[in-house]
Amino acid sequence: MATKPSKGSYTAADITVLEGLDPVRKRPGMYIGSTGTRGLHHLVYEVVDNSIDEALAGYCSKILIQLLADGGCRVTDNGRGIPVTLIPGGKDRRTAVEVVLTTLHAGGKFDSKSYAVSGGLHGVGVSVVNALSRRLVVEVARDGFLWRQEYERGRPLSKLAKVKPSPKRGTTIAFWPDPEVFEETTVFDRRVLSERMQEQAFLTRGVEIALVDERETPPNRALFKAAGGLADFVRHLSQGKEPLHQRMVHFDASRETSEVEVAMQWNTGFAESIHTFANTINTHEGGMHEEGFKKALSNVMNRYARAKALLKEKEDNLVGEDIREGLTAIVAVKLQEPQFEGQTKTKLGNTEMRSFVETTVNDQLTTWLEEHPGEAKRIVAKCQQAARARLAARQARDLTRRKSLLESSSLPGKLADCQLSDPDLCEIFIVEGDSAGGSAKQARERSFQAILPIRGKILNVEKARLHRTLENLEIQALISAIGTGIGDEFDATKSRYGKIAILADADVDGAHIRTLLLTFFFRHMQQLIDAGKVYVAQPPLYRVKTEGKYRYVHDERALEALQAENGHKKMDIQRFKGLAEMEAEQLWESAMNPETRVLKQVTLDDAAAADRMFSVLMGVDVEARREFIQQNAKAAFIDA
Ligand code: 0RA
Repeated sequence: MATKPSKGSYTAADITVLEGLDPVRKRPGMYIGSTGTRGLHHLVYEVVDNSIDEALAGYCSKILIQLLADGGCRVTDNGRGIPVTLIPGGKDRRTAVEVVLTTLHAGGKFDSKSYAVSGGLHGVGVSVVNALSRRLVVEVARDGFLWRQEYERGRPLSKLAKVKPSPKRGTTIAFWPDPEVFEETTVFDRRVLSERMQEQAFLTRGVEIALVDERETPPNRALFKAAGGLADFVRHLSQGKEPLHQRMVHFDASRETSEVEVAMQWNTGFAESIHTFANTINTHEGGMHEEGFKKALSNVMNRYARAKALLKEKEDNLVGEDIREGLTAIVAVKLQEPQFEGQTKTKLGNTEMRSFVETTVNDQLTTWLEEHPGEAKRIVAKCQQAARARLAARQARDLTRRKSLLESSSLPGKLADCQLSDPDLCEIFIVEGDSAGGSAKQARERSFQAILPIRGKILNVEKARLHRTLENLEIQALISAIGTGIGDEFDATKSRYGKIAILADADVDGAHIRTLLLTFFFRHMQQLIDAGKVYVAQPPLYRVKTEGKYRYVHDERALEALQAENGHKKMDIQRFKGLAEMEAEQLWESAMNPETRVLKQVTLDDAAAADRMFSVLMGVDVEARREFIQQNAKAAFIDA
């Protein structure tokens, strides 16, 4: 970023501004994670988080997000409004508005007493949004007037101005992401924002969040409001599942400066869906609150089952995974100074939260079970079924382990492994069908690429317990080829490959197989997704010949673009029917050669949304599935 003024109206104050936000423009990734679409959407979250903070503090009930026709985003709340007074100290006195928008980490919390709790995605504040926007306009209604100030790339164009008298209160921040920073794209994806806003509404009971997409005519409007708070969230996640009990377990507790709220419900399925939050931030990696919750849950259920003689004296205790089978739960805590740790800074480190959540769940869940004996009995019975299945699975696994010892090599016969052994250098392609597998084996670079052909559709793990999953031959091959083990033995560090790529046809069947495989990875090897090791390879749809040169085209949009680019020139377009009919060289060029292929990383921006997607898409409820597919007909569900 230039340190020389480009305009004459440059003052001393602006220099500190430039210097203050300079690191943000130098290394945006450090502040918002990336400058891709994820980072772009983080800008919106960062601004909305400030309004949510106002709501948490009890001063704001409505938030409006407008995606403007000119590509900007405007967030309006009816909170107290950022203070417009001058901040004492320093020779260049500035308004609080200006400090909030130009000082790193100032967020809205320069007076930490003004908030009981606070979110802020990375706690970096709106100044980061300001630094990364080519233009930003802030408007504050408070103290009887409307105030306004405009910025360019973090630099104020003038002082905060009093525009006109206004009886209202609130803050409006409109910003236009800087294409110099977000080189890939500055176009917001409404679906991504909707998921997040839906979640925020569940987590901040009563707050009304409107998302209006003005890039369409007429504008597309969505309203998120959850009067039932976390209970609504659990119902939303359980859509398509069959509840084991109608009445929701839902309680909360608070002490001095922290709060905990829990909602939970068991269903007849097998997946464990526990999602935890701290100050409305999704703590994907768990942490102290999750530990406390799981520990108390195990204690309470075992104590109850013993007290009611549902579990006999000589029987073993139920283990955590028995109890959590088919459980959908949200644990949300609010606290003053959250410490976020872990690889992706989504693990709550505050130790005091462990005992707080544990004590709360111990007390309140025990009470709930006592007050709902019918439900409690059904839940315990379900846990016991899970325990029996777990023991059966262990036996089955011991059997396969012994068998593989006898066979001396545990790698599946149809795996064509690569020659190198350093996992970071190696990749495996999971290819649908034997004939496509054959082409891929010929096409690959055998030093670092392995091929595992799988036949037909693998088992839908969403509908099966672990031991049935393990009986499936295709899944066995998958697990032993990858090398991580599964279930309580799963160890992500043992992955034999740095990249695991799913390569299926570009048609409906291929999409189904891809979804089945992704369901497996999501439910049983999620850490590989978190570690960024799972990919979807895109086979080409067309081969196009123009002026003697061949090109592979991976989607309809790209074909249209190519046609537009070529205008009247002659194009020879060949459509591929499937991987199996491609020659090895074509397959190499278009899907496997690291230089020319299209490989999309599977990421989990929003684990709760992905969880719901998989259970609805792959679960038991056909009607829910139909509805979901209709609503999301054009939506790709992986952020790639
Ligand atoms: C600092 C202090 C106060 C509120 C805010 C910042 C504030 C910031 C944002 C950002 C978006 N919306 C916002 N709303 C409020 C407390 C003000 C007071 O005590 O009156």
